[in-house]
Amino acid sequence: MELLLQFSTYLCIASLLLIISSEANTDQIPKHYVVYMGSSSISESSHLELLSSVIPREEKKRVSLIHHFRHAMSGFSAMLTEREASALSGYDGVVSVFPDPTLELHTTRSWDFLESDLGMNNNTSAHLSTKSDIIIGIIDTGIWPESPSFRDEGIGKIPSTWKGVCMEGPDFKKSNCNRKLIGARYYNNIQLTSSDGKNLTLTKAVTKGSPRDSVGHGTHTSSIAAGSIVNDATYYGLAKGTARGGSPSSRIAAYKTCSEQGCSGATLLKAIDDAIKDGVDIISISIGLSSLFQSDFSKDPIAIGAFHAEQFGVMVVCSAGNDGPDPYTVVNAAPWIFTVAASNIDRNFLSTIVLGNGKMFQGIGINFSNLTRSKMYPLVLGEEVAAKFAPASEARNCYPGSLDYNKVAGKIVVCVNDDPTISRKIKKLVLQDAKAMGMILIDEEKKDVPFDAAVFPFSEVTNLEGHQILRYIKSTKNPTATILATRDVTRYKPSPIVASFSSRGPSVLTENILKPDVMAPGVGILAAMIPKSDEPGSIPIGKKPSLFGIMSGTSMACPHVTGAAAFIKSVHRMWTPSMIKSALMTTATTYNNLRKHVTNSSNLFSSPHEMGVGEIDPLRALNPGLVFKTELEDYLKFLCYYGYSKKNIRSMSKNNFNCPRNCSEDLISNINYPSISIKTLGRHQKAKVVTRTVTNVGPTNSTYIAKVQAPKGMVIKVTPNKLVFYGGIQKRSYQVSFYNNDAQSGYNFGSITWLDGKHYVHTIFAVNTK
Ligand SMILES: *[C@@H]1O[C@H](CO)[C@@H](O)[C@H](O)[C@H]1NC(C)=O
Ligand SMILES: *[C@@H]1O[C@H](CO)[C@@H](O)[C@H](O)[C@H]1NC(C)=O
Ligand SMILES: *[C@@H]1O[C@H](CO)[C@@H](O)[C@H](O)[C@H]1NC(C)=O
Ligand SMILES: *[C@@H]1O[C@H](CO)[C@@H](O)[C@H](O)[C@H]1NC(C)=O
Ligand SMILES: *[C@@H]1O[C@H](CO)[C@@H](O)[C@H](O)[C@H]1NC(C)=O
Ligand SMILES: *[C@@H]1O[C@H](CO)[C@@H](O)[C@H](O)[C@H]1NC(C)=O
Ligand SMILES: *[C@@H]1O[C@H](CO)[C@@H](O)[C@H](O)[C@H]1NC(C)=O
Ligand SMILES: CC(=O)N[C@H]1CO[C@H](CO)[C@@H](O)[C@@H]1O
Repeated sequence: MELLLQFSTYLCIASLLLIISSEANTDQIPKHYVVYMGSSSISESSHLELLSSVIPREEKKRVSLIHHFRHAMSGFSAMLTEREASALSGYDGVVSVFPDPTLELHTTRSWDFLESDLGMNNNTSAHLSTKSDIIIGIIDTGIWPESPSFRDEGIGKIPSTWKGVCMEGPDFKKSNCNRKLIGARYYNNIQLTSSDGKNLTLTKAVTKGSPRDSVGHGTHTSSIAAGSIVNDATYYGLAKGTARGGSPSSRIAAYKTCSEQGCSGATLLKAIDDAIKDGVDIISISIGLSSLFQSDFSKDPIAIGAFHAEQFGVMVVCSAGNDGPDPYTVVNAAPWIFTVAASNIDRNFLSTIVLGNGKMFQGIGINFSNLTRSKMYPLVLGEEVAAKFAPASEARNCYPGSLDYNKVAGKIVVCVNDDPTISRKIKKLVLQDAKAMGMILIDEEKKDVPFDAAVFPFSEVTNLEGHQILRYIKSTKNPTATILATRDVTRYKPSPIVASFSSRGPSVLTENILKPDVMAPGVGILAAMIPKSDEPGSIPIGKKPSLFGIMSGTSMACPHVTGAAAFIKSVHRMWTPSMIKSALMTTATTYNNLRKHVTNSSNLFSSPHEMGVGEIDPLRALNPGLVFKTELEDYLKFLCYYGYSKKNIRSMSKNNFNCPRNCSEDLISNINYPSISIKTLGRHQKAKVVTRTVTNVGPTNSTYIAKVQAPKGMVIKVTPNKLVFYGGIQKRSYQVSFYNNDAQSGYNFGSITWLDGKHYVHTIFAVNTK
C-alpha cells in the first residue's frame, strides 16, 4: 500500500511537471537512484567524476551525492534521469543502479494487539545473569529514550568497540543516550522542490531531524531485542508482568530511517553502512520491500547492506513480512539474512459475549469495556441498520457511510469481514462514531491476532460461532447481548501457532534455499511504547497514556531473534553470524505445548514454508553440538549459481573470487546452509546429491549418528551416517541423496537429525517433487 501511495504521489509530481514544462519527458525527470558499486574502494571524488560524466553540464547542480556508501560497501545515491541511470549501469565497477525503493514497516498500526512475556523461555536465569557488551543496531523509526526499558542501571561501561555517535535534535539531547542506549542517528528526508522539469534540485528536509521516535515501532522493536528489565509492566492492567528484552544487558544503537509512511531504501543502505562503521555486532531490521514488488538481490538495499555486513562479521536479522498466508510472500530471503516468521505465544485475550438466551462465546479482543453481565443491549446485524441507499453488502461489513446512525445508537452490532481492505480499526471507528454500544466481528482469518479496541466493547469470533449468533438473532424478536471486559489467559493451548499474517515461503527469488528460516513470537507482544494521547478513546478514562503497548507483526518476531542472537554472542564471543544462525536453527522446535506438531491458524499441519525450521529455543541454542558455517565463499558461489555476472561478483568480493566453471541454479541447494531446499526433483530421476559440512563446537571427542525422517515415496540416504570427531578433527562432511520414487507431487518435507546422546542437530529439508 505504502509503495503504491508513494508511486502515485510521484506520478502526481511528475504530471505536474509535465504540464509546466511541456518538452520534458518523464524519463528526463531526475529521480533518486542508488548506484551500487560492490566492495571497491573508490574515493568520493571518483564518484563525483562518474556522475559528471553522465549529467549534462548545464545541470551541474545535480552532481552531488545524496548518500555516500563508503565504509562497508561502495556506492552512492543521487538524482538521475532514467537515461543517465541506464548509462551509469554500463560502467565498469557499477554492479547495479536502481530507483530508491520505498520499504514498509512490518507491522500495521491498526493491529494493536496484546500479549506479554518477552521471554522466549520461562527459565530466564541464564539470560538475566549474563553481562553483555553486545551492541545491537536497530534500523527503524527511531527511539523514545525516556522509556523505562532504556534505563542503564546496573549496566557496565560503554563497550570500547563503540565508535558511533549520539546525534542531537530539537527534542533529543546527548544526555538522552546512556550506557544502554549508546548511540542514535537520524537521516533527513529527501524532498523534491522544484517548479520545472530541468532544474529539479533537492533540499534536505527543512525541519531539523531527530532520532526521536514519533511512530512507536522503533521503540517497541528496540525494547523487544534488548530492553532493560522493567517490573510491573502492563497495558492498562492487561498482560501484567516483567517486561524485558531478549538480551537485557546488550546495548542499543538506534538508526532512524523510517517514518510512518515507510522507509527510503537508499537511506536504509546508508544506515547499514554507518552501523557497521560504528561497531555494532548485530543489525535488526523489521522492514522490507512489499512482497508484490520484490527486487532482485542486487537491487534490494537490505540484501546489499546485509551482504556486506556479513563480510564484516555483523549479523543481520530481518522480518519475513506480513503478507501471509499466501505462498511466495516471504521477503528478505537472501541466504546471508536471518529471516524470521511470526507465531503467537501462550497467552490470549478473551472477551466474553453473553447473548440474551444465556449462551456465552469466548471471543477474542482487547477492550476496557465497562459493560456488565446484568444489563443487556439490543443486538443487530449491520445490514439491519443500513443507511438509506447503502448496499446491504457494505452494511454487513460496517463500511464507513453504510450505516444509519440513528438505528445504530445504543446497540451492539454484528459485522462481518468479507473484504480485508477495510480494517477492523475503521469498522470500530464507524460504530464508535455512531454511538453503538459495542461490536461483534465475525472473521475467520484475523482472529489469531487480538485487536485492541481500547475503551470500546469488542469481541471477534470465528464463522462457526458467528453462525450460532446469527441463528440466535433470527430466532427471536428482540435479540440482546453484552460484551464483557477482556481477561488475559496464559498457558493458552496450542502455542506456538503460525500467525495468519506471517509471510510464507518459498521465496520468489530462489526455491533452492528454504525460507523463512525460523519463527519467533510476533502476536500480541507487550513492549515499550511512546506514551501518546492523540487518539481519542484510546486511553481508559482516568488513566495516563501507557508506557507499554501491545503490537503484532513479523516486526515483533524479528527482534526476538535479534535478542536471542545477542544472548548467544555474549556467551560465544568468537562465533560468526552463520554459526549463531545455525545454532538457533538446528535447536528450534517443531512441537507446540500440546507436544504435537505446530499448526497454523486453520489448525492444520504447519510446513517449513510457514515457520521455517521451527520456533527458536535460545537456551538450547547455547549448546548446539555441531554448527553449519556458511562462509563468504558459499555466498559468492550462491551469486554465481544464481546467475550474476562474474564481473559483478568480482566487484562485490574484496579478493579476486572466481566463479566455479559449472554454474547452475540447482547447485544453490549445495551451499552450506543449515536447511536444505530442492526446487525440483522428477520421479525416477537420478538421485539429487547435496553436500554439507558440520563443525564441532561441543565436546572434542564425540560421535554423531544420523536419523532420517523421510516423506512417503522418497528414498533418502546420508553418507556417512556416522560422524566421529576426535583429536584435532573439528569438521566433517556428509552427503544426502534424495530419490523420488513415487512421492506425491508438490513440496514434501522431512528432516535429518544428528544425535550424540546429548545434542540434537535438527536439519529440515523441503523437496518439490514432480
Ligand atoms: C514461570 O514458571 C514459574 C513456575 O516454574 C511460574 O510460577 C511463573 O508464573 C512462570 N512465569 C511466567 C511469566 O510464565
Ligand atoms: C533454569 O536454567 C538453569 C540454567 O540453564 C538450570 O540450571 C535450571 O535447572 C533451570 N530451572 C528450571 C526450573 O528449569
Ligand atoms: C535553471 O536555473 C537557473 C538558475 O538556477 C536558470 O538560470 C535557468 O534558466 C533555469 N533553467 C530552466 C530551464 O528553468
Ligand atoms: C494452513 O495450512 C494448510 C496446509 O497445511 C493450508 O492449506 C492452509 O491454507 C493454511 N492456513 C493458513 C491460515 O495459513
Ligand atoms: C461506559 O463508559 C462510557 C464512557 O467511556 C460512558 O459513556 C457509558 O455511559 C458507560 N456505560 C456504562 C454502562 O456504564
Ligand atoms: C555441471 O553441473 C551439472 C548439473 O549440476 C552436471 O550434470 C554436469 O555434469 C556438470 N558438468 C561438469 C563439467 O562438471
Ligand atoms: C579424545 O580421544 C583421544 C584419542 O582419540 C584421547 O587421547 C583424548 O584423551 C580424548 N579426549 C577427551 C577429552 O576425552
Ligand atoms: C484489559 C481490560 O479489559 N481491563 C479492564 C476491563 O474492564 C474491567 C471492568 O471495567 C476492568 O476490571 C479490567 O481491568
